Amino acid sequence: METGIVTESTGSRYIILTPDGRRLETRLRGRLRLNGSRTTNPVAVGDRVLYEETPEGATITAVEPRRNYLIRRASNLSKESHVIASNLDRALLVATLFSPVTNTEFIDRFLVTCEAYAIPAAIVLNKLDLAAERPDELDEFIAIYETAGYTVYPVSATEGTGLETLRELTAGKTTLLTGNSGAGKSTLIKALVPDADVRINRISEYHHKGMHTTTFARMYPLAGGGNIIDTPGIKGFGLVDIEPGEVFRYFPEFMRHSPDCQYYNCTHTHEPGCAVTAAVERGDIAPQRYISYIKLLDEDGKYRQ
Ligand SMILES: Nc1nc2c(ncn2[C@@H]2O[C@H](COP(=O)(O)OP(=O)(O)OP(=O)(O)O)[C@@H](O)[C@H]2O)c(=O)[nH]1
Ligand SMILES: [Mg+2]
Ligand SMILES: [Zn+2]
Repeated sequence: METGIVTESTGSRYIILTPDGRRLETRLRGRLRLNGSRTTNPVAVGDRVLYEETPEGATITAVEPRRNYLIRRASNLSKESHVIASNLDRALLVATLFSPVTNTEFIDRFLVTCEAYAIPAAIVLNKLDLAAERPDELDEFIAIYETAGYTVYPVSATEGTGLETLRELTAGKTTLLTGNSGAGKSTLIKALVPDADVRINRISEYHHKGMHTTTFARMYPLAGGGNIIDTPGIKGFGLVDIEPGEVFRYFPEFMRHSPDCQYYNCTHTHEPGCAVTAAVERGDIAPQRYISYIKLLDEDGKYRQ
């Protein structure tokens, strides 16, 4: 039996990269499909899998333990979750200020999940060419996330601005791109891996939204080593298995202030002597981040009922 790496998954078929460099189409052994988990996909892009080739075709027989993975709820109210990809060195959220607007709550849910699942995260702010007309919004966006402790990489995939930094960041590593439909994930990959056969559509003029051009996750090898993973655009980022009392631990800037809260079990909502709300009032924590925190606490309560 040999070990391959899953580079594409369509839900029923998986393309794996074999040790001798072939792209092999495989299916799942039935037992693996029913392993009792509440994930919609037992096998994800990035997984190292054992496979068997027979005259009837190739099958995946086992998935090796994952070094890490990124997961979200499959849809808003779903109890099922979806493993976006596994064995990652970094996850990048591709965000845009306009066309489409990426809302900060979405970004914060992504960041919380990355913290909870111990995946280094950063933000790629794409379509800088469009943002140049509104420098104040650009500066505000960067300030919110840099104050929180994250790096923001402003780029324009179509103009080529800022791509050298992204090349350095991704070289030799396995990097996941996620974000709303139309944010430019596939365009960025095409710019970084020119010979990749990536599908990109013009953004809808009418909706200023993407059209879900990418329908399956796919991993592309980088010329100098490393891989980059394109994923389908998503609308929301539902949290999986995060306790309400833990949520603040996944806001790094809250963790810097919370040791000074008067109560050791402070929830940073209504307590007197809360160092987190004091930091929000002083402007040391961005109000948008605090609002996301409160919404996450609320939503989590609903999810539990
Ligand atoms: N102005 C501008 N347009 C861009 C930029 N990057 C991408 N676009 C356009 O945005 C549209 C959507 O790009 P895609 O790369 O398909 O977006 P995506 O994030 O892969 O979308 P899904 O596959 O649906 O998730 C296309 O029309 C791109 O040409 C940019 O830096 N500036
Ligand atoms: Mg795409
Ligand atoms: Zn507090």
